[in-house]
Amino acid sequence: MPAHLQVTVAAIATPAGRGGIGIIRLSGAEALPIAMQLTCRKAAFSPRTAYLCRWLDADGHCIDEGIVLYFAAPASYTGEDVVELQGHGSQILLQALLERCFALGCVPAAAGEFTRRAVLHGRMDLSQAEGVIACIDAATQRAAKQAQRHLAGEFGDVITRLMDRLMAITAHAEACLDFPEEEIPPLFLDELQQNIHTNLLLPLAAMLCAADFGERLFNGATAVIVGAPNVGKSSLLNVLSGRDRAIVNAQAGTTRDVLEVDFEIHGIPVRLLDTAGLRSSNDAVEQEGVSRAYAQALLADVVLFVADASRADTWTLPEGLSSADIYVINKTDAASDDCLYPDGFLPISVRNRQGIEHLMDAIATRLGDGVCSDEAPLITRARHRDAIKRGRESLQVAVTLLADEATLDLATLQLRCAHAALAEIVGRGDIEHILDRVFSEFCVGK
Ligand SMILES: Nc1nc2c(ncn2[C@@H]2O[C@H](COP(=O)(O)OP(=O)(O)OP(=O)(O)O)[C@@H](O)[C@H]2O)c(=O)[nH]1
Ligand SMILES: [Mg+2]
Repeated sequence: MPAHLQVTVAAIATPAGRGGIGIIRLSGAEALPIAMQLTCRKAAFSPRTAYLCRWLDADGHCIDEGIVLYFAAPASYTGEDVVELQGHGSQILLQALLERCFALGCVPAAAGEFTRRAVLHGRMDLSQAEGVIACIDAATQRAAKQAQRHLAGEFGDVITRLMDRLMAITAHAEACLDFPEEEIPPLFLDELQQNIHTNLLLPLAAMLCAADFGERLFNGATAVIVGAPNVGKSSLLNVLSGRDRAIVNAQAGTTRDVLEVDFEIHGIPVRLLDTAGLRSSNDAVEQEGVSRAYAQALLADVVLFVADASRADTWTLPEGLSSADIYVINKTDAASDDCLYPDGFLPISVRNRQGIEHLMDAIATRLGDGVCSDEAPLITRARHRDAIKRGRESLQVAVTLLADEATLDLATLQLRCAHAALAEIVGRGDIEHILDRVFSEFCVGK
């Protein structure tokens, strides 16, 4: 067993601040004896039974009282003996109790240490561990549902199935290596190529296709509103976000700074940015605002170009903006009935709340909503995407090499590389180098 797993770790598992309950978690071989010393108890706690106890300091004075819960290895979160001390949610009391645990032999748990131990003891695979952090960090219900799929092992299962198929194909190819060239059945290599294409490359391509959406569900996306002055950009920011965040005024050039507001569209966390109206100006402050607007348009995931239906001079993109993702024409209520908007503009009226739902749909679609079913476990992290891309590249090279019997041995090496890349996702094989990266995102106590 690695040296760091031999120590018993402890940490406060509940967030900092006041709360009804505060929990300290212990994991390791000494968790049970330490809990018994802490409570001056002679008999061991029975697993999975709640005990109301007083926790005592070295002089026998009460630190706090609460529930002791013992989970015996291997049927615990970490796969080791785990004790939870559920006391009052006071940082002073929890800190005193934690110090007492350290005095009795525990060491401080690193960020994500409990989940890391769970992976090392085979209680969950690495993609499930990432599901834990995704559940904690999910900013919307939809993200939380996807995180639960990962936690339940659905994403890991998809990857494992692909790895099993790949293993079978590799075994076939390797079996052929021992045959003289003339004995390889005529269509054998064609069939292998077809098999890789249908059973591996196509599903991997579909997963990569939905990766942008999956990652945005967790990391959020940015949408910026740009357009000429006075077209209703700030009004649109307010109506989309449902907050009276930006100043709206009939005067052109009202907004100077970039304003940000966080909200969600169809369960995708979105940061919406309002910007200064795009025009040339002698006013240095306004000009700075315009420069910032252009800069944001380069960075955003979605650029909304807003025009005014009653003013044709606002309908064309200014020189500094080469394109936009969604073209919106506002104030349709103020335009004459025979007004012909340019093609491709989405008509809205912020004043009459018309077209707003359509615009929301258009933003969500632009962010990848609808590319795949919500029932499928998605790629949600750059780490997954990177491993799948590497796996796919190796498979593509393998398919090319399989065109010729002379390069069959090189093709099998590529198949092995693809397998190793997919194995990184679930954390099989040599994973020590991946663990630090994955668990650095965790909080202490999880
Ligand atoms: N008739 C009509 N007026 C609107 C609509 N949306 C906004 N306005 C009005 O248009 C004016 C400008 O609105 P803002 O939201 O401040 O426009 P803006 O594009 O942010 O303007 P700047 O910050 O100056 O660039 C205000 O008087 C709004 O009430 C609409 O749908 N119909
Ligand atoms: Mg404005």
